[in-house]
Amino acid sequence: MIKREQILTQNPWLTDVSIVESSQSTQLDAKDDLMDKKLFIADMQTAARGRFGRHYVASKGAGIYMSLVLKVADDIKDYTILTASAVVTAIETLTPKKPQIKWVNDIYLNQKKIGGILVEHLLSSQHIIIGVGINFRQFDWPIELRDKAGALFEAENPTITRGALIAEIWRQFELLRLRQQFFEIYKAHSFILGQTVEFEEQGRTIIGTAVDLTEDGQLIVHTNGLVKVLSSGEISLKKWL
Ligand code: BT5
Repeated sequence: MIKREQILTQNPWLTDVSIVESSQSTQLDAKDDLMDKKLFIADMQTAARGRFGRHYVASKGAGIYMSLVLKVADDIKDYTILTASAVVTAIETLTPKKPQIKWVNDIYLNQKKIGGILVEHLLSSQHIIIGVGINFRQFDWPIELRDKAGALFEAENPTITRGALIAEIWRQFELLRLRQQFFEIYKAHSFILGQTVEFEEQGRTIIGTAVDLTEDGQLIVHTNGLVKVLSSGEISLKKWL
């Protein structure tokens, strides 16, 4: 089981940690509470979501499913960039693995998606909810995800606990937030820069080369002699190679 004390001891900046066996979605648990800097964790979720309302598979005991409430009081431009940087830094601190980031919110390892981040802004307040899902150990994926999804520990027994990784992710999150030095980490782990990408814009498929990122998380793509600035809130990449 994930230990609450371990997470709080390493993260004195958190106000509380709630751990439950099952939740519809920790995003909803966080939204119902809204205590600043409180972390919600569940061992499984029955209605987990990704971006654009997409379904996220969150099976019992196989992953890390958590959401943080944050009252935004700093000038960080993009919390997805910060959180993704904290996740890859935490994995690299605790294991020899080399995770990567697929713009804008996906965590990859060995060409498979092992996690995702969902940042939601509440219109009615200054709060944001930062959701993180990580496939920790191997799992029997639904057929449509078999080629795409992987886990941090695929064929081997985990060398760390989920609790240790959770504690390290939020420790890194707070360090990077205070230092505001995470953009370089994000860029260094971003594997689509320099690659050909395919996306859809107003029903048309467009192909171009991803050349750079802006600090607020937009992707700069060159296509047919044009420079396009893609906003992650509107566009998902369909393909990259
Ligand atoms: C994400 O969305 O990847 C963000 C996922 C955030 C999940 C966390 S868990 C805690 C908190 N509570 C929630 O309800 N959500 C957050 P997106 O980039 O939209 O990716 C969704 C797509 O990834 C799906 O359409 C599938 O193709 C694929 N997918 C679904 N489950 C997956 C999994 N467990 N591992 C890898 N890929 C998955």
